[in-house]
Amino acid sequence: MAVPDANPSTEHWPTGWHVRHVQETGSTNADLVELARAGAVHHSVIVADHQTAGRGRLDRKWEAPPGANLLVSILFKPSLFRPLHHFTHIVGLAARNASNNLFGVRPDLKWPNDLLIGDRKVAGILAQGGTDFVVVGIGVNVGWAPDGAARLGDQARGSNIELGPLDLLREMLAEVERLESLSNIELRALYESQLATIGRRVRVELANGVIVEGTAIGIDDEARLTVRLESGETISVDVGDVIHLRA
Ligand code: BT5
Repeated sequence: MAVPDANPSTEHWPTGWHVRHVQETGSTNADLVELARAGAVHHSVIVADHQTAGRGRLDRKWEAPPGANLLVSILFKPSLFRPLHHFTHIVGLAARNASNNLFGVRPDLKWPNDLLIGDRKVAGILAQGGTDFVVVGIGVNVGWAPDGAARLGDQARGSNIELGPLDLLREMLAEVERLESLSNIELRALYESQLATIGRRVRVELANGVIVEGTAIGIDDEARLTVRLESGETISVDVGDVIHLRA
């Protein structure tokens, strides 16, 4: 499928970012993976007002009405080694910082790929790796959220309530750059220190469907979540859906 042409636009983006803003597409992640394979450069970005086939993990859907939310994918083609999951961390931390800078709302980071306000999801991240690139997509609920989820607009303080998805993206890109200047060790430490999941009681649905409960005590070098079960046994969770339980 052809990636849609960008709107002719006079939008200004930070130097070094190649941002393509489209009105509608299937999925910005699918588009950017296609462009990455065709040679798109580091820091290429696709942002859409609307997605007709927005994707979550495991073939789930990501929903948002036209124009309401931030729907964006960022291409990383790093020249120095970084583990792939670090790019998910960079984008998650950048979205959190940008929300705080613009809206005065600091969502919690939930392992592995969500941002929450209270117990409600306000953003989700989907990373897709290729041989020499990683595409990280994020949907942030700015003006709309489905039932049971949160949006920044509900929490925003002061005059910034009028700001929209593209303002959030501009702020996020600046934050991404700041985070990219950290070493792998610094980034891992920052992510772990900001991860609301650590210290929480969690219920985890493992990839094989088995459900376990315990306390999240850390992440390991591969960014797996370390959970201490009630039996005292410690497990590393690789893929799984995690629910924060009340204390
Ligand atoms: C995610 O998946 O949270 C990753 C979402 C990534 C979306 C971005 S948008 C730009 C880029 N292009 C794409 O096509 N995708 C990325 P997961 O953890 O699987 O969560 C998906 C689940 O969240 C769905 O099954 C719904 O239950 C719920 N959901 C759908 N839309 C939502 C929304 N706007 N806010 C909160 N929850 C939502």
